[in-house]
Amino acid sequence: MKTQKILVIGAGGQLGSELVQGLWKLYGKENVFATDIKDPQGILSQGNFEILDVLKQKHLFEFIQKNKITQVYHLAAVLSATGEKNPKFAWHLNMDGLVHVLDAAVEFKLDKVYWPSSIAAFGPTTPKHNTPQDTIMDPTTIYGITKLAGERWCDWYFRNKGVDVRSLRYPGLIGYKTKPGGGTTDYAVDIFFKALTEKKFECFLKPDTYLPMMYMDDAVKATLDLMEAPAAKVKTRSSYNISAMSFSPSEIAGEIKKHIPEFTISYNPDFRQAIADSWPKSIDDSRARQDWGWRHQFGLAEMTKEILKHLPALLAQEA
Ligand code: AKB
Repeated sequence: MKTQKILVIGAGGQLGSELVQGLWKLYGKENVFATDIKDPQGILSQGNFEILDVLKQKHLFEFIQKNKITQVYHLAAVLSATGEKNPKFAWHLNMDGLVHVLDAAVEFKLDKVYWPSSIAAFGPTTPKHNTPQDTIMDPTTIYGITKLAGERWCDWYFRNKGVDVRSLRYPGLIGYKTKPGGGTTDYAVDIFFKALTEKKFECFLKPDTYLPMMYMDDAVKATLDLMEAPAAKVKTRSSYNISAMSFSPSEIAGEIKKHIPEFTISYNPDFRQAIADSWPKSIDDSRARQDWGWRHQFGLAEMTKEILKHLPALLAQEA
């Protein structure tokens, strides 16, 4: 069997830095190349790291060729809230970056490509509860538009060019090791930091705004399970629905209060409320469960306990 050489683009982000550690365990540190447009923070500097901008196609192709890359995880993207502020750049990075990677997959006959989609690919007239795999998709954010278009590109490269590209529609991802940047679901990460440091949190969404969410360990597991599945089991080549839990700001605040009774939350909704209102409240991921055996492990209570157990030590290190 040939040695797999894995390139992770956008490795410094919230998902990337944790996914890289999962890939180290599977493939060995020496075979994983983490890249981003900024110097690595924390743990990533313990493995191979290089600066790489996916928009510089020539550099991307040279990097893949030089390092004999066989798989690419392309995670670099502008998220929903930031995308609304700079829509042209969001389109440029999210679309051209993906097409560069898919073209590289054809040029260098890569074994596999991973690209994340999102619940943002759905829109206001999508069924909100138990959103099916195949349904109306009418995203209203530029980020969501790039995710829907990206899904179609992935499917097109699979059907027309034979690229083994795989994708998941992530819900809001919640971890504590790296902070997210520019998303609408980010409140569910910030709330833990503020609960521990200030015992209070002002939320930019209304108390009853339900959104699908997932703990980072489950997101890493889902990604690696999908990428390790035999190709024949991966029947959806646009992107799979996956889900773990759904909750509202008032519910997560209530869960945190069980551990930190003095914690309080207040609400000051901004433009992100309209984005959240356009997304599903819960997701039907039965196709992923059937096709390649997806199972989540963390619900709201388990996740909250886990984060509040580990985050204080991390905050103490930073202080
Ligand atoms: C965002 O809020 O923009 C992302 C997402 C749901 O894709 N976390």
